Amino acid sequence: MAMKAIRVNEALNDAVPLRKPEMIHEAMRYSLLAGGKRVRPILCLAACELVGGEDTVAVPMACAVEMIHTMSLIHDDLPCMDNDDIRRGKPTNHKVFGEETAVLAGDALLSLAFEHLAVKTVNVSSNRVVRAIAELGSAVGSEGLVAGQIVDISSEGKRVNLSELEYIHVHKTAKLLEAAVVGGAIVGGGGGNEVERMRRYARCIGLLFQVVDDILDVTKSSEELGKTAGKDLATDKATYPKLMGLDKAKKFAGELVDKAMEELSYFDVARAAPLYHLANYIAYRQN
Ligand code: GRG
Repeated sequence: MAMKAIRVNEALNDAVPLRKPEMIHEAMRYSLLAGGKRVRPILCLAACELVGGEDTVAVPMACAVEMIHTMSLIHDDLPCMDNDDIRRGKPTNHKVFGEETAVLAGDALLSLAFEHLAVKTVNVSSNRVVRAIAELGSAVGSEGLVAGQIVDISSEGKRVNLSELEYIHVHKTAKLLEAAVVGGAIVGGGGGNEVERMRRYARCIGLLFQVVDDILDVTKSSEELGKTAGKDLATDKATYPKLMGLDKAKKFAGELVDKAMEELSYFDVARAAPLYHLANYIAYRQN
């Protein structure tokens, strides 16, 4: 994972050189190279290898996914959205560059993601590149991330039930993880069944990612505060532990890991090992 993250960081650095107009490229680089776990690009490279591809062919896809993830964070932090001051341990993009530049840096990263995937993917048939582009487009648009965000925003202050919460998480978080994994498998040369198994794996770990996030919110803040109830229980924000209780949320997380592993059991054990570990990493991560 660490080696893959380094390769992705190098490729992202090369993909957005500091050129004119410097202000916009500086703002793009500021958020893109600000750290982050790089879970999505690592998954993309691992999915490519699982189906027998060289992971180099999936590097542009992995970078494209991370560019979109980063732009969604920049826009999510804006005053008109979540109004956050800190992201990845640093002041948010709009705090450093101003709102206008932050909006444009996000727009530019979104556009560059598709250009980069189309132009930089080599040794892959154009049909597969087009399929990967379509996966990414559908994950991002009005039935993907944007759908999750609009439903999240419009449910603010309202009581959210479990199926609404799942809709928000599937769209805000799982869709892009799915595009990363499925895109990696497509450019890696995966067959139809392999790609669809990878899609089911990704849907499980995408939702798992968010359930674990919600659990960490409770357990970490309980530890920090030395209290039994964490911060999310004290706010209006709907979370899995709040809607189903902490124990059931943990059980649900366990079921999602099991389902994800079941999809992997179809593949060669050695090749599937990184994706087993990534599912475990997502399930047992501490941040
Ligand atoms: C995509 C066109 C377009 C617009 C953006 C603002 C918005 C629409 C969507 C918000 C999406 C959002 C912020 C989802 C949360 C996703 C999430 C789980 C973020 C945290 O991911 P980590 O933990 O973060 O992988 P790092 O920093 O490690 O990369």
